[in-house]
Amino acid sequence: MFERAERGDCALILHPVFRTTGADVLDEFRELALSAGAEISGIITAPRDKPDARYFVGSGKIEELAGLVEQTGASLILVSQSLSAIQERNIEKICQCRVLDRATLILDIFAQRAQSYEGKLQVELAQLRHISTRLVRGWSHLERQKGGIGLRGPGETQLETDRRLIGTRIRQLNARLEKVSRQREQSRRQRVRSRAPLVTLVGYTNAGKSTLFNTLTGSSVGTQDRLFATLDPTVRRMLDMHCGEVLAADTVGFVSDLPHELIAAFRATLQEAREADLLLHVIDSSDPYHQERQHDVETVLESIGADKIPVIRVFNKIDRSGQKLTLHRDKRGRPSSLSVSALTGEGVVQLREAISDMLASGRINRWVELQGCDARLRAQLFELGVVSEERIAENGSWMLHIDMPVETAERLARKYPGNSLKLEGLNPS
Ligand SMILES: Nc1nc2c(ncn2[C@@H]2O[C@H](COP(=O)(O)OP(=O)(O)OP(=O)(O)O)[C@@H](O)[C@H]2O)c(=O)[nH]1
Ligand SMILES: [Mg+2]
Repeated sequence: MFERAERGDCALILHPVFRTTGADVLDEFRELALSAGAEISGIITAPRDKPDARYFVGSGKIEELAGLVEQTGASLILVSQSLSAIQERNIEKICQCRVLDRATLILDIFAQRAQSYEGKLQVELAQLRHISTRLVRGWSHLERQKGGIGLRGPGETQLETDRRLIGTRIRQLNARLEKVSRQREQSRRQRVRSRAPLVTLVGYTNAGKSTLFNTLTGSSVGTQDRLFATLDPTVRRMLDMHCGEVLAADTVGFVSDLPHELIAAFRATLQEAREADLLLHVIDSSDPYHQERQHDVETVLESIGADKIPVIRVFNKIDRSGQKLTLHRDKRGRPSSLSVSALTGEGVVQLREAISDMLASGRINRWVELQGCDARLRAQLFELGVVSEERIAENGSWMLHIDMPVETAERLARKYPGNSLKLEGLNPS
């Protein structure tokens, strides 16, 4: 048995290093620990060829760690890799100190930050899913502890209960989330009906998404120099757009090896990314690891099915990185990447133009003619809210004025092969 310190989680970091482990992993993990509110009182690195089944690292390192716990009075050990439940428990036993791995730490940060009803439900769901995979004998020694990193939210009380109770709660949360997501769906439909295109900002945590969002929309959503400052998506109208009304959405940041429970739980929130007409992938150009991180974000986008949406890469923080103002175009002449400083506003005019360019090239806004055999397609177009006017032509066919992203039209064309939706412009007779 061991007691937890009353306040301030004084933590030691255990950092196992493999040959493939990048130098950024420890830096980022330290950031994560600080973002969770921990005070770091020591770091032990442990070079390894492969993980040890019992402790992940060698028993010598664990002895060393136990000594340091005693010496520093640390109340928490943070491990920069993913541990199995057994490894976690074994280290806890030897060091007489609570042990958290990377996934649990990230879940805890989310639990601290969640503000909205939906966000809280999503985090609780992710935590319960995580816990339910780690119910092993030996948790009882943690029962008396209260609060602190990794124990906020449902963690501790649920640990004492059995899988059945957790299962019930998970079903309850799923049902509530479904209800919230139906409401979200309604507002999305309204948005589609108003036909204002949606531009969603995505990117690695701390890249400057919220700062750029504020600059583009004149809002003041919270921005902070810490990881996962934003959890809840916000949608606002963009200012100074000459191509009509455009909406922008700020979203939760990504991080490498995001626990999959979190991706699953935040699926509804990430919907804002999946249903965007255009993504702005915000990249911190002053971050030495931005290339790897850019790649990680693209992997997540792919996994949530948002990789087919047109994207502009926005290299942010050029005031810090010293990068020059640049704009690149793809083979079709559409803007593919540019550099800005969300803080000083440099490059933002160009970004607005690029967004207008991109939205104009990616939309179908014209009359189409549908025959009697297209009744289902017609119903679907109305369902999507993309029809602004309908007339009956002299030959009896339907003339519909539609406004929708090219991608939607392509999707419909695949879904209704052989339809008479002609993509050439038509004028109503
Ligand atoms: N120097 C500089 N700092 C910036 C710029 N844009 C954002 N920042 C700073 O970077 C930090 C993170 O900015 P946020 O806008 O909160 O980043 P975010 O991507 O929304 O982060 P999460 O919501 O945590 O994922 C803040 O301290 C900002 O002030 C920029 O163009 N230049
Ligand atoms: Mg943010």
